This record gives sequence, C-alpha cells and structure tokens, in this order.
Amino acid sequence: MRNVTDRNRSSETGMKQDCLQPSAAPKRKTTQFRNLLHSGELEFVMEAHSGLSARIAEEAGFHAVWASGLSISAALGVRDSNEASWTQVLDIVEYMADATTVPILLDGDTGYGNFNNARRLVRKLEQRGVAAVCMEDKIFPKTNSFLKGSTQRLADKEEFTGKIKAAKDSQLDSDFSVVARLEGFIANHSLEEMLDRADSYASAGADALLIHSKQDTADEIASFVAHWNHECPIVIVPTTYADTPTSEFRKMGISMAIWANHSLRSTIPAMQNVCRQIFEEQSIANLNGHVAPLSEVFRLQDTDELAEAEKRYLPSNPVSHSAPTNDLRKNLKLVMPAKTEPSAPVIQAR
Ligand code: SPV
Ligand code: MG
Repeated sequence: MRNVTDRNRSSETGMKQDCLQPSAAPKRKTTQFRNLLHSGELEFVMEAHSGLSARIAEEAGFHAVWASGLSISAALGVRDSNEASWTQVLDIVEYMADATTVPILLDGDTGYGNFNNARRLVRKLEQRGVAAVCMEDKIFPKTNSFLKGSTQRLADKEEFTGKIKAAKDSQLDSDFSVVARLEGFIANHSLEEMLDRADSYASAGADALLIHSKQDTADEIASFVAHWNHECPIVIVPTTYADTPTSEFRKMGISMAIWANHSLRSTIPAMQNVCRQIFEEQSIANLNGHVAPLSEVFRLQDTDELAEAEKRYLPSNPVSHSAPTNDLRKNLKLVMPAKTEPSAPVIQAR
C-alpha cells in the first residue's frame, strides 16, 4: 500500500525541490531505512537530539540517525521519564528530519500511551518525514533502562502486541518501519519469555526487534540470537557492552547497532569546560580553538543556500517598507486614523 505521492514528499526523500527528476530521484527515507535493515551488513546508527546534531551525524557518514529519547529530554533539561510531551518530541524530530537527507529512527518510548496513541504517533511521524519508530514494551511513563534502582515494569505481552499491530496497520507508506523493543533483559525476565514476546511482536508485523541489555558483556544478546530463528532483523544498543568488538555483532548476524547517546554526552564536558573557563577568566579571549568558528555555525545552517535564494527571489533593488525613499514619499499621503483606531499613523499608497 503506497498512497502517498512522491511529488509532495521532497522533505522525506531529502531531495531539493528543484531536482525532482523521476530518473534521478533518491529513495524515500522510509525505503532507505528499510534497505539498511535488510542490507545483510551490520549497519551503524548514530544518536542525535537536534537538527544540528543530526546534520553532524550525517556529515560524519552515518546512513541513519537515532532520535534518542534520553538525549532529546536531556537537551531539553528534563528527565527521560516522558516529561517532554510527545508533541514536543515530534517538533524536535521534525527539525532533525528537515536537517538531514538520511532516515531518522525515532525512539518512541512506549508509544506515549496505548495502541491509539501509538497509531496516531505513526501517522504524525510519516507526515513529518520520519522514517521509522521504535516502541518498547514498558509502561507509560517509562524510565530510562540504565537508571539504577528504577523499577522497569513490562507491558502485558498481548497489549504490546496489539500496539505493534495498530502501528503497522496505520502507516500509509508501506516502507515505514516499526521496531519493537524488548525490555525483558532490562527487567530481569528470562530468555524464554524474551523469545515468546519476540515471537508475538514479530508475528504482529514488527519490522525489526531491538533487544536491549544493560550487561557489560553481549552475552544476553548472544543467547537471544542463538535461539531466534526468525527472519526479523535484530537491532542492538551496545552502550554498556561497549568493549565487545563489532566483529562479534557481525558474527551474531546483528542488523543494526545504535550508538545511542554519545553525541549528547560529548557536548556536556565541552559546554562545562567552556562555561567554566569564560566564567573564571571573565573573558572569551583565550578559547584557543575550543569553540567552532562562527563560519562553521553558518556552514552547518546552510547560510549560503539562503544567500543564493535571495538572489533568485528578492528584487535586486529592494524597497524598504519601514523607511520609504524620498521618491516613494512623493507618492504617499499620510492618513491619520480615527480616534477609536490604533494610534499609529498608517501610510497609504495613492
Ligand atoms: C535512548 O537513547 O533514549 C534509549 C537507549 O532508549 S537507552 O538509553 O540505552 O535505553
Ligand atoms: Mg529511550
């Protein structure tokens, strides 16, 4: 089912509006993401939490971006406990999609409610050019999987299965992907239960399964894949087992590894150091290359594109409306509004 016309979808494909040629049309972002899931290679996906960080991830070479719930909430100054509303997250992820040509996989937490909220989320993500969503089998409001001492309550298996099915049934673009994330290992459930849930979610139409683990080795992941005999691609988040060589993941047949929070974490010492230094020195004279030059900020904002567009779309001799030229003044008369109207004079052309 593909009832969305490509003509209206330039923001989704990352195509510039002026190069819409069918033969040269790049794949839709949803298709790009699906192709990554099924590339037969181990693909790496980089975290981002803003338009800027998403663009930087793409420039580094990543073919897809993880819109991390932890990072987005941290950047907003709130906790990873659904304190940011789902529409606030949607607004951020829209900036990220606009700033990139690679697909975005949104960390959609639990889908922000029940099946109904999840399917509305899918429709809104499609409208905003997001290629895929990941939803985890926990209870709303969720807490971060690595938060020590937090209770990680799993959703009922049937309820979450229905949520995945509703999400899949509601997508308009057949290549939009729904990744079902299993938190069973995080919540200390057994491998048997993980396999049972995985089976149920895959049967409901999940396009991939994210198997999460908080161990410092990849043993749980290895035990799961050793018993998992479905085609459904496996996604992992090797934050705590960062020392496991990626060659191990390849041997296990993992499809995608997400570097889930490292862009956000890199900004924290950078901001702390520069703030401390400026505060202590009461000066910005000695930053010595610790901050990007303004030219780099402008480049990342694609300021040149606006300058080019101004040449195309603005009149070559612009007339200022706030300060009419003397020539123009001759053709204008000053009209004073009636007493009941706003007090500012209105300039009216003859
Ligand atoms: C996130 O990045 O928000 C995630 C991954 O959900 S983790 O924090 O590792 O649970
Ligand atoms: Mg998260």
